[in-house]
Amino acid sequence: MPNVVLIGAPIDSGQRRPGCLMGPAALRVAGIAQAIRDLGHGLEDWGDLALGDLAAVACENPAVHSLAETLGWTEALADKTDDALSAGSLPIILGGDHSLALGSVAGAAAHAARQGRTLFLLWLDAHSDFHTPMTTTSGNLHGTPVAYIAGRSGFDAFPPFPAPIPAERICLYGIRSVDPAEHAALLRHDIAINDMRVLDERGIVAPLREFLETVRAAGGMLHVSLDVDFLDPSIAPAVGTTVPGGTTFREAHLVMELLHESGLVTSLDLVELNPFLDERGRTARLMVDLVASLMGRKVFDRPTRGYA
Ligand code: Z70
Ligand code: MN
Ligand code: MN
Ligand code: MN
Repeated sequence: MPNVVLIGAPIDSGQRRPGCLMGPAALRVAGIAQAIRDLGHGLEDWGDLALGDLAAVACENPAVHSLAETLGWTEALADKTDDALSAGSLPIILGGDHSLALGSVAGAAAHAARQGRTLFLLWLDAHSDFHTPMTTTSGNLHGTPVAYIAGRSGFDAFPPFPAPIPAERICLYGIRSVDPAEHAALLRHDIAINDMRVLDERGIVAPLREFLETVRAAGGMLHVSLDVDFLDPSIAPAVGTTVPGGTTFREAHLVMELLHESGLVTSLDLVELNPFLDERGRTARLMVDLVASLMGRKVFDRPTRGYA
């Protein structure tokens, strides 16, 4: 069982609604460290990352805001995520808005490249986050990490993404909000788009099992990026952009249980939790429970894999 490293990423700069910077504290208050230790894993909490001096950077798209901060966080998080993986641990990034994945996945990709391993990406989100800094109309850079990871151009202010992940190794799951520019770009890429139309028809299990099989066959590493809005807002209200029609409590736990069973997850982001919008901590607690399922908590521990 891998040692877990918690990396706090108190990041608000990828969007405009303040509060996500309290996410790491809320996840700790909700008991994330103890929940993971209770499952028998070793755990180190590396505390919250700090932002260093900001570089002077500019973007041609005037809508883009907080570019220098986002770049600073990206570099800091790439370094720490790589450090945790190099120490043989499973890093869990406590966000912070989804712009943190610009850094966490870059760190995982740099590590995988050095090891000669293949990195896959599972994006659990209502949104495709496939804008570039050139196409975003909101200017919110939390809508851009998948494009950066896939190696799209338009990220001139950022370090070149180390070993971009080819489209066939990226799986979007739970998608139900895609902007026109993202939609057009996704049509030109061969990314697996498991939107709610697909999940309603095929169920939550089959498409995930298929993806996990491709990861396993390649002997790959798997980064999972879990956005709170993957969940339906009725069970997870602590999020800035609520999109109806998200996954249920039971579907989300099943996803986590399948991920645990696969044994393939090598790094994890927990993003977009805005504790200021929560109801008596319920979203923070739900996120911790989902992590516990991913780390091996079961209702009933069957001796055989799965339920067959
Ligand atoms: C929209 C944009 C987004 C998360 C909102 C929304 C992006 N596509 N991502 N919440 N997690 O502003 O680019
Ligand atoms: Mn380092
Ligand atoms: Mn997102
Ligand atoms: Mn989202």
